[in-house]
Amino acid sequence: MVTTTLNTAKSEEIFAAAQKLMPGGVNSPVRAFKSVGGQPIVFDRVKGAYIWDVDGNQYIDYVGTWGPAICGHAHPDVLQALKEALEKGTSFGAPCYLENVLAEMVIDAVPSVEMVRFVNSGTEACMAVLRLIRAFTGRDKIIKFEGCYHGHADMFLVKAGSGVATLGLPDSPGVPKSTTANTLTAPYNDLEAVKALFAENPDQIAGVILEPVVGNAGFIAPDVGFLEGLRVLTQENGALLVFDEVMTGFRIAYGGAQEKFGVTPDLTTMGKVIGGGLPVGAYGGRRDIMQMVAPAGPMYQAGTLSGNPLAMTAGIKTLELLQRPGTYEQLDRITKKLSDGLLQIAQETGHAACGGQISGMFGFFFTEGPVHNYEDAKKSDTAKFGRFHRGMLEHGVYLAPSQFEAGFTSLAHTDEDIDRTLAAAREVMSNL
Ligand code: KE4
Repeated sequence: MVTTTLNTAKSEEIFAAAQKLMPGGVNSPVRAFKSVGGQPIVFDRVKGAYIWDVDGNQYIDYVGTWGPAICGHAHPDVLQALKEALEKGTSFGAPCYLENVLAEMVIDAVPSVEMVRFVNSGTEACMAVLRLIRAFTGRDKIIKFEGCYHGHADMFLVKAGSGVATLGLPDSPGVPKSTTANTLTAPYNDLEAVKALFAENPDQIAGVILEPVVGNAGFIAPDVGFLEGLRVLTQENGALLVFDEVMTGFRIAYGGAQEKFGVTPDLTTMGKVIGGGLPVGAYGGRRDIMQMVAPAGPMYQAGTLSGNPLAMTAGIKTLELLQRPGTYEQLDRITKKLSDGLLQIAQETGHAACGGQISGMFGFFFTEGPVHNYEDAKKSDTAKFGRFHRGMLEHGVYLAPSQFEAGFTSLAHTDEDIDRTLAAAREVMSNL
């Protein structure tokens, strides 16, 4: 049991009760701190770069509700826009103008997106895009990469990342073998492995789906040429290329990783940031493909709360804030300062570590590295990461409670927050 000097009495009480009400006491596994150990923190409120738990402890937050809080939690402009939208009701279940507005913003921003469909989560977006590529190509097989996570739909729970990696559940029970029989996997950054899969499955692969920058096996950047290579391989084999930008969308750049790296997929999934903290997912891409989606075409997909006015409002306001000049330069500067600082401190305190950042997304591993794929990531010292996580909590810094997650900064994080974080890291790493 990890000891703590933190007063977490109320968190313990509430979490104990939660465990009787909800499996593991949570509504998403990673929140249960299983891989880092110690008492999960029950939040009370968030603002800007900070969170407060039910015991009144304040933390600098580098999870940002897993990405949506890129402008800082509870941004006043977003809250004001939501207050005004609330006056008109919470859900219509019918077309509303706000859907046009957010759709136009997404289409204008993301190079691959000519047409978009909103859903309620990244999982839904990835499920739908999978059905769409199969419908469009008439093929059943897909390629995903070890350690990448595309939500919890059955066909993706094969060597997945995020909570699946954290809980060591490469293949979840309840997923029929028949469902994953068509899911082929390859190591991330391994073009030869992908080429071989295409050769072994001629004319059978509907598409390749990946995180263009991995955030669910820890932070893993694409090797030079990897994304470009996938673009060529999919075109050569009549398969579609899908970027799962649920995490990277509007974070790596306003136009996502596809803008940053100059590689345009056929389809893109999105979520998190485009909902500004309310439940939203989306998939979009080439018009000729999207026209297959009902009711324009035969591929069925639907959702009661899809495009609801509150989520659209939060997304619109968030993207408006992100369009301000200097946004991504600021995110990159502040996150580079954090990432470089953490790695330097690890070196100075004698811990093997590697990692990096791109814009407002970062990660590090307690291993010599380099980390090019999930196998490399699994060599890292996850027990040490758990002790580091707890130590940082005690110093008022909340990091993602798993080695196999990425970290997120926001426009609300200041230089002073980074300096405080690095001072805490030096203290903790000196005593790890
Ligand atoms: P959601 O269904 O959780 O909205 O999105 C699934 C998803 C799809 N694709 C990517 C690249 C993702 O990162 C995610 C969700 N990310 C995790 C964090 N690693 C959500 C946190 C959680 O599961 O509690």
